[in-house]
Formats: sequence, C-alpha cells, structure tokens
Amino acid sequence: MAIYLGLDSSTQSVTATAIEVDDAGKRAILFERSFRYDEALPEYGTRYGVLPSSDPKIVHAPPLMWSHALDRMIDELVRDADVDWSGLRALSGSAQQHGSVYVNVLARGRLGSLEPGLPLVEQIGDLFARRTSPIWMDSSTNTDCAAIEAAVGGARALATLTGSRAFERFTGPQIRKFAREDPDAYASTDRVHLVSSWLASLLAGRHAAIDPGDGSGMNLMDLTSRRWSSEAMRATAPGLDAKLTPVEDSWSIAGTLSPYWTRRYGLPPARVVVWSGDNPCSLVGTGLVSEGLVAVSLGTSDTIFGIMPSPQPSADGTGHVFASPTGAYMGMTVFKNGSLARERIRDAYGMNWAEFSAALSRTAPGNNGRTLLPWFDPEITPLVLAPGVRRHQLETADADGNVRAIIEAQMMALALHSKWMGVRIRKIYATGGAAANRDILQVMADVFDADVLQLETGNSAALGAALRAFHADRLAEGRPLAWDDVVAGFVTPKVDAKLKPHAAHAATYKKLMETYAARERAALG
Ligand code: ADP
Ligand code: XUL
Repeated sequence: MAIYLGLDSSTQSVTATAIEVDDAGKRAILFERSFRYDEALPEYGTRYGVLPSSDPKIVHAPPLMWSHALDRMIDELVRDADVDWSGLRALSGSAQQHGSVYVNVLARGRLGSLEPGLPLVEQIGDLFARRTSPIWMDSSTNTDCAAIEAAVGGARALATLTGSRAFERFTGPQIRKFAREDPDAYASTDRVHLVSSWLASLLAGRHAAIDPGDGSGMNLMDLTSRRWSSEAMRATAPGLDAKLTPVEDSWSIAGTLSPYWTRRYGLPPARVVVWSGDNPCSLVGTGLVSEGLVAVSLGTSDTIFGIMPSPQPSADGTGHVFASPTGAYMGMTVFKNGSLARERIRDAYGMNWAEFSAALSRTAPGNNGRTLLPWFDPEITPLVLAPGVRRHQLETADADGNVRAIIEAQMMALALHSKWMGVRIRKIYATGGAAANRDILQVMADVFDADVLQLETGNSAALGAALRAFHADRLAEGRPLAWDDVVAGFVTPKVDAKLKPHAAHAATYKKLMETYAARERAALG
C-alpha cells in the first residue's frame, strides 16, 4: 500500500489530502484536513488570509505564515493515529498562484540544515528579503504592466510569448514594481520563489524549481519552450535571470523530505515532487486530463478552465493560456470577486448559506431584469481598478433580489468571458468551497445551458497535488502511468447529483446576458 500526500496552500486556508493506492487496484482517499489561517494562526493578523491594507489595490500576506501553516499541518497529520505514515512514498503541493516570496542568500545553507528540535518558524524568519508577499489579489502594478508590454512589443506579443498579456497580479509585474520601489531589498534577494516553489523548498531542504503550470502565471516563461524568456526577464527587472529558480517539468523530483521533517516528525524520506499552482492542480484533481471538458472553481477566486491541445492565447486579452501539469496546455479565465463577494451579500442581509439558498429559490431566474456588477474589490475580468458595485433596477434594500443578482452576475460573467476558449460547453465539473451549494450550481447550469456535476471531494487542488505525486513517483520508479489511469477512481462525479439546465431558464439567460454585457461595457466607459 502506497500513500501519496497533496497539500494545498490557498488564500484562506491550508488543506491536506492523502490517497492510498495498491497494485491490486485499491484507490481511496485516506485523509482530508483543513484549517484557516485567520483562526489557526491569529498572531499574523490576517483577515481572509491577507493583511489589512488601506489601499484596495495592495494585497499582501506573510510568507512566514504560509511556512508556519505547512509545519502546523504536518504536525497535525502525523498525530492522526489512524494513519501509518511509514507508507508515504511521495508528496506534492498546490498553492495560490502568482504570489512571490523573496529570500536572501542565507536560505542556501539554512534550508538543508534546519534543526529538528526547534520549530520551523524560529529558524527561517531571517531568510526573507521582503517580509510580506504580494498575492494574486494585488492590482497595484498597472504602470509596470504597461512598461513590460511596451518593452516586448505590445500586449499581443507578450501573450504569444508567455500565454497572457500583462496582468497586475502576475509575478513579473510584481517583481518589476518591487525592484523599482525598493532596489536595495531587490538587490539582497538571492531567489524569487512562487508560494508553491518556496513551500517545496522547505520540504526538500534545498531551492526547488517552479513547474511550468505555475510558471505560466508570471509573464516571464516562454510557453512553448517552458523555460524563462530572456526577453521577458529583461523587460522586468535587472539581474532577474540570476534570481529566478529554474523551471522544471511538473513531475520532477525536488529531493526527498529533509532531515527536519524525517527526524522531527518521524516521516520516511519520501520524494518531494515539485509543487504547482492551485488551478493547474485542480485540473488534475477534477480529472480534466483530456480535451473538451471544463471545470469551474468557486473558491476565493472564481475560475473556469479546461485542457487545450495547443496554445491559443485569447485575442482580446481576456484570459490565460497556462502550461498544464499534464504536459498539454490549459485555458483559463479568473475573477477576483468570487466567494468573498458572495459572503458580502450574505452578510449584508444577515443570512447563513441556507437562508441565501432560500432567497435564491424565492426569486425567478432572470431576476426580472434586476442586475448588479459584483465589483466589491478591484476586478481582474474585466479589469476594474476602482471598485464599486453597480446596481440596475435593483434596490439595495431588496435582500432576495441582491442574492439572485450576485449569483447571476458571477455566472453570466463566467460564461461571457470564457467564450474566447472556443469550447461549446455541455458539461461542467464544479469544485471549490461554494460548489457544495446546489442552488448556486443550478444557476450555473441554466446560465451555461449545460449539465453541472459535483465531485466527491470539494478540494480538487489538494487531491490534484496528491495525484501528481502518485504520477511522478511511478515515473521515477520506471513504472509510468497514463494520466487517465492516474485519476481513475478518484475523480468520479457524485452519482445522481447532476444539475440539468431548464430550457426556459436558459432562454431567459441568453437574453439577460446581452443586457448584462451592455451594462458591463457601459460601466467600463
Ligand atoms: P480557496 O480558494 O481559498 O481554496 P475554498 O475553495 O476553500 O477557497 O472556498 C472557500 C469559500 O467557500 C468560502 O469563502 C465560502 O464563501 C465558500 N463556501 C463554503 N460553503 C459554502 C456554501 N454552502 N455556499 C456558498 N459558498 C460556500
Ligand atoms: C489564478 C488566480 C487565482 C489564485 C488563487 O490566476 O489568480 O485563482 O490562484 O486561487
């Protein structure tokens, strides 16, 4: 019996999912555990996993907290008496994308010589060249985006090279801003990591590589060669080529668990597989390993993604093409006003999720034309830097109307802004925290006029990381498995739980979507 562990360091929480596999065909989820940073590690002062900021465009989080959470999670899982971790063969991880971790030269020696008798956080505080990390919710780099695009010949040229035009949250523009605003701290940075590669480095006891899946979210990687682009690095910051950790295949082995983990926690020297981003991991964890299927993740961000056989960047600059950790490509569109925007409406009317669902069922699909543009925070898709909710024919006091309006807005925005992928969507795999809510998923089915399926596990990112560890371990042993065989038995949709579209509602949304698109265009000016 072999155990594979997947860790997911997300915006608000950390999750661990372990799977067990044997040669006789047994496949089971062995262990799932999650905790939220705000509650488990209140000393870092985060709210929803991020530090308070007076400027809505600036969103940072402490890299020490993510590191602490990793240590806390490993501690919690080895205390679980029901699991014999001596069977752990390999582990990998998933992390919120784009966030960058800046470490100094001390990390080179320290990573491999951490003292097993002392907690991790007491030994790594002096390794950060920047105490806080900008994360994917940050949108403060508009001028850096413009400068990078201009240096490489425009937005289209950058999208053809890296898979995306410049986006405010992408790591390249964030590095450019840091190098510009704090050149001394940039100079003392020996390595720039992503959240994913930093946490993998802590586990392996050496600087780990960035995988092409997460590397695609930086505006720095040549999407075709899956290597850093010297042109993009030049456009970003001086001396960056010496600071970036290399890109390596998503199935490469960063090392084995370092003595800190084996001695402190009694874990075996399991293989540490390079980590990836949460969306690329979710692609694997929802079983979307072949073309023609899409998933919608309703997490802190709302995302829609699916496999693409060849890289075709969106002509209008809406979405992204990422390298998929399976070796193909993935198309994706991302929204910032996801779960937290739903929570704002829920909380504004003093509801819980059951009451929120009841409000959805009391209102008619189409909401009698009442809409809102859900830009509580600056939005990624479409680009909105000055936040503000815009209501049409909708009173703020109308609780039920606002509940339906936010869900319809989010679903219509997902449908409208994923058209560039050119897929006729007939079936959607739903994942992320809000995918537990079937009333929300019914609106999704009606807006997309497609079947919506729920999966057995809500955390497809952590499951995807565990499955990636399984895949990489079998490859390293010389017993490779095809991706379909890796995911088989783990990503089965829940039986009898399919949400089907109603023809009349789908027709209503087809019309309302035109109105919504027009209201969006008008608001953008
Ligand atoms: P992350 O992207 O940080 O991994 P998750 O996928 O764990 O986030 O989703 C967390 C979110 O799920 C919470 O912020 C909450 O709003 C949402 N959520 C949880 N349960 C429900 C529910 N029943 N209905 C709607 N949303 C829910
Ligand atoms: C993807 C994105 C978010 C984060 C957080 O481009 O910005 O989905 O990965 O989950």
